[in-house]
Amino acid sequence: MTAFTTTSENGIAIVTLDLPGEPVNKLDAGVVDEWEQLIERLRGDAAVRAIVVISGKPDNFIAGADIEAFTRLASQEEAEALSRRGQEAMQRVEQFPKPIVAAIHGPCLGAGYELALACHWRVATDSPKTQLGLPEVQLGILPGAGGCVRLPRLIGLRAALDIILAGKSERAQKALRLGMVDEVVPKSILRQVALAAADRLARDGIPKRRPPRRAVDALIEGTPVGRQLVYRMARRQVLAKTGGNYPAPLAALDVVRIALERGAPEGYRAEHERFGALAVTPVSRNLVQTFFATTALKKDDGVPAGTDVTPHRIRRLGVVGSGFMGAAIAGTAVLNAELEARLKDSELPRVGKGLKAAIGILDERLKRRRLTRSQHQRLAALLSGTADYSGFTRADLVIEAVFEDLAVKRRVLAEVEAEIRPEAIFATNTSTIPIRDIAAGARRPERVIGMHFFSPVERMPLLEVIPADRTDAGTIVSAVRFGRAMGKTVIVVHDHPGFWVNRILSPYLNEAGVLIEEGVPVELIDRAMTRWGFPVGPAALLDEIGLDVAQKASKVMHGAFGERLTPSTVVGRMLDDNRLGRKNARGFYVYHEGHKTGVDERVYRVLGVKPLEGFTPEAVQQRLVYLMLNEAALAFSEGVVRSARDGDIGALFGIGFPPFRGGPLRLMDDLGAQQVVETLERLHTAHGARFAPAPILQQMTERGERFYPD
Ligand code: T1G
Repeated sequence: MTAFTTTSENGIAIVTLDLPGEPVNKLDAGVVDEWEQLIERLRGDAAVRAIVVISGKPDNFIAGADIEAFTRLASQEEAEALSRRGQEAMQRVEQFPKPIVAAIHGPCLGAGYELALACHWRVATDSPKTQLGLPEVQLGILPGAGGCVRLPRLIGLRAALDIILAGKSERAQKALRLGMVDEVVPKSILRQVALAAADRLARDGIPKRRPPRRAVDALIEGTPVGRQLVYRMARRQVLAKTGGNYPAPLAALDVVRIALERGAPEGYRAEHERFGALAVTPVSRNLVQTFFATTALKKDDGVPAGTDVTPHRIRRLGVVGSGFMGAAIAGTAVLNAELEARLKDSELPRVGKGLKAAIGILDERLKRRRLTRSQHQRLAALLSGTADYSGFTRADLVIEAVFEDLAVKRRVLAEVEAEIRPEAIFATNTSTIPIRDIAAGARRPERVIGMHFFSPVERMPLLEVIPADRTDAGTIVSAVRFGRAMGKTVIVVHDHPGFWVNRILSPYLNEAGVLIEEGVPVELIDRAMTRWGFPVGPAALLDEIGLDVAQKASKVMHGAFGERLTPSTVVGRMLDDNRLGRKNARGFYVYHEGHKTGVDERVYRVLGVKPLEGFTPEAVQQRLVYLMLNEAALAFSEGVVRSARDGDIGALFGIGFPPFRGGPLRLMDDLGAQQVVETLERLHTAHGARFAPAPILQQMTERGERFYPD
């Protein structure tokens, strides 16, 4: 296996990395060995004055260390050795007697960027495909090949912490501003500019650098007291964001501090020791599994492999219903899929409001420099609106996001079918109504499918695609691929009430209502669940979703699943008091100018309950979590999701189930079916039949089975 090829020009050795048979370059032990042998050869070659490292892949520099290798790590010591090996290799690059220039196009991440950091000059392309960063903490580890030591020295402490602690990557222009790279050029001249830089460095020597930082930064970061302040604030921010559930960013902060305060050798020791300790944790294992699940879903068309399908390419989108969801679907589609989107509603003023909201999504990206002005103008021109179906004959896909009512949705389907071409697809964004019920009267039921987006559409990464019983494979694949083009992670779920995400969420939200009825204070419930790892608690989530929407969904679920999913009385009473949640600034919380402040104490009077003492966060967590786990097991046994992978990704990306726990199905495997059953039986005795363990869990206990068989 030869990953590297070398050519030479004017005494500059051009080393090209192109891992055979791999879509991306990644660094594993074999590649590092080959690299080391190669530069040792070039060290002794008198004709070689400098080296340029460049990728042979069309759109990828180096995606980092081989993450698959982590799944084979058997011990902390083995992981530590992996990091030490990486550090030593980068040391040899940094101390190489001839200049080494990194010519970067495409993702340059993790060990890939750590290699660039060890090089003496970095040239990157201005392509949107080029991103530079250290995403390791997103895998539950830290940069283990010198990144924690070299990046702060290159760009300054706070700028480096901003990247390392969040696992960020930056586009080339921002990376240049930060000092992460030295030059940014069009792809067409990357090689040329890198060669010129290598020649210049070989001739004039490697320039001394100082982090490009403002005077105030230099002042703060230039003094031990100032740096201590930075470390303390960074620690507070990490804890506020992670709730202490993610050890990697705190460990990385420690390593950066040790490297700056005690010197590089101590920094490297701390780096490989902490890397070793983190790489074998369940948190890292779960985050690495999530990485592989999402990359696998990027290629999964939602139908069995080998299915003969003719996908329908979506070039023009129609959206019926220009409310909150419809407008966001149109705006997100234009932004990410860059196609024409036509918004329809019954009256022009509503259409206008929807178009304004859709363009608002583009405005927000312009404001954050994620779009140039010309890109913004070009994309905004793709949006149009109408109060009739004019222009819909050209649509390849029409998504309806109208009122959550079966009759209304059936009427819209009939109207749209009368307009669109036979091969065009009709998708419904219903969140609970079975697709087969909506498709019942369809002329072309094989072209009807559910596409369930989550609010806010432009930010929530998940899309549930729900085929009905007569939807054909071509329609499924088209919807899945379109969802991916919109930047979504797509799972295909079966047409059961509530689909997957709302199915496992309903009992969790119901039980939160029951706890409030029992006198458990709202803030105790929400704090218990954010401490457990959810981004927001159930009461705050109900306010976000909208209590009217939640009530509709809970009625459908109660209708479908009976007593077990009996909704609490809380949501109904809130609605009686005209409390819809954030949308009318009246919910469980007080909203001031759109900002959520504390719990609205008046809700207890509205609900006729007196908040009581004596409840523990653990008791709250157990009741809410185990109801969700049990429902996940039930829905899994009914085949609602195609695999445990899809179920867990759905929970993580749909409702923010804590990624460090891996997802409800992975968590039950970690707890063991027996322990889950025993806990549910205890809760059943204490709180009622809704906690009766799912039969599949009993069976798994008897047979020692897991949701992830491997
Ligand atoms: N290791 C192993 N496989 C990888 C990989 C990696 N680093 N990166 C990508 N792949 C595989 C992926 O599984 C998929 O495989 C294929 O490549 C295409 O990926 C010491 C220890 C680079 C932005 O976290 O973010 O360095 O499914 O579909 O959408 O400090 O992949 O085809 O078999 O995602 O164009 C840090 C991870 C590692 C970056 C490309 N690096 N990768 O996205 O393609 S830790 C990362 C990505 C580290 C050091 C530490 C993305 C990408 P398959 P894809 P894409």
